[in-house]
Amino acid sequence: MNLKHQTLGEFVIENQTAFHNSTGEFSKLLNGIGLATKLVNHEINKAGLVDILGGVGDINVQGEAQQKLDLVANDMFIDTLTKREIVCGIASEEEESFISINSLDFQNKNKYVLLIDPLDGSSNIDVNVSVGTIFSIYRRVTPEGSPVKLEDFLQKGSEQVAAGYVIYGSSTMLVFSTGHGVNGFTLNPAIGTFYLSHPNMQQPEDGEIYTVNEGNRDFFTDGMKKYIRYCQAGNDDKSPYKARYVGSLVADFHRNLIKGGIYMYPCSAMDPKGKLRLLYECNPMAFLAKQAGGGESDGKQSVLDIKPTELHQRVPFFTGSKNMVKKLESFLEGE
Ligand code: AHM
Ligand code: MG
Repeated sequence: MNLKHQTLGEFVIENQTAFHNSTGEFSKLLNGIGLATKLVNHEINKAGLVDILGGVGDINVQGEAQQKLDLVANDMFIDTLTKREIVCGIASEEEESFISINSLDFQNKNKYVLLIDPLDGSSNIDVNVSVGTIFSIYRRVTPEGSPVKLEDFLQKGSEQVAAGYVIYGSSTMLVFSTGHGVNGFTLNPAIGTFYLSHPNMQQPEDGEIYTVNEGNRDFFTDGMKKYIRYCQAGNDDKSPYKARYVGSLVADFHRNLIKGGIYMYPCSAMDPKGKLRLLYECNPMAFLAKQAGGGESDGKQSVLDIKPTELHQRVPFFTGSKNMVKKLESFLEGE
C-alpha cells in the first residue's frame, strides 16, 4: 500500500511488533489517544460559535454550566482513557495531583502512565489561532497491579516510550514517535480518520527562523540578548533570521520541525525557572525533536536528562534545528 494511504489504525497494527513487547496494550493506548483527539477536535471546532451557543459560565441546553475548553479537553482525555482501562495512571497539567486508575471491579494491570497537557496555548482559542495537545507515555516503575505512585511519573524524559502532539490548526494533525522516528497523521474530518501524511519527519539541521517572546527581552540574560541580536544581524555569512511567534508551543514547534528554526522559552528575571513544564511540555517535545534529528536543551544539558522532582516543574527550554540549538548553547555558556 502507498504509505500515504495508511490510516492511523492500520499504521498501529502494522508497526505493533516494533512497539514495546507488543502485547497490544500499547497499540490500544495509541488508538485511545487518537479517539480522544477527535472528540477534542470536535469541541474546538465549535469554539467560534460560543456567542451563539453560549460562553464559559453560561448554562447550556442540558442545564450544565459551560466549561473552559482546556478543562473540557482535560475531562475528555481522562474520561476516554479511563473508560478504556488502557493506562494505570494519568498526570495532567490541569490537575494538581496524578490520577490512579483503579476501581472495585477492575484490578489495573496496565503498564503505562500518561502525562498530558490537554490544551496547550489555550489563550489562542478565543482568537481562532492554533492550539494543541501534548502527551507523553512512560512504563510504570512500581509493580503492576498496585496503585501508581508519584515515582511512576517523575521519570527522566529519556525514559519515555512514546510522545506526541496534536495540532488543531488549518487541519488537525497527530504527530508522534514511539522511538522509531516521527510520523504525522492528518485528520480527514469528513470521515473522522487520520491518514499518514508526513512519514518519517526530519527536522532540517539548520534554519532561519527564531521563535521567542521578545516582549520579555529586557528580562533575559546577557547571553540570550546577544543570541537574539545574532539572529537579527545580517552579514556575509548569513541573512537576518525571520522572527515567528504564535504563542502556542505546538504550532511554533510544528512549523520549526518542518521548516527548520529554533524555539526558545528561556528563564528571565520574571520567570527565573522558565515558564514551560518539564513533564507536560518540554520532555515530549524534546523526545520528538531528537527522534526527528533536531536538538533540545535547557541551555546547558538535554532536558531529557533532568531527573524531575515535582509534577509541575518548570525549566528553560530550547528546541529546534540541531545546529541552531548548539549555537545558542555557545551563547549561554557560563551563565
Ligand atoms: P499554557 O500551558 O498556559 O498554555 O502555556 C504554555 C504556552 C505555550 O504554548 C507557549 O509557547 C507559551 O506558553 C507562550 O507563553 P508567553 O505568552 O509567555 O509567550
Ligand atoms: Mg501548556
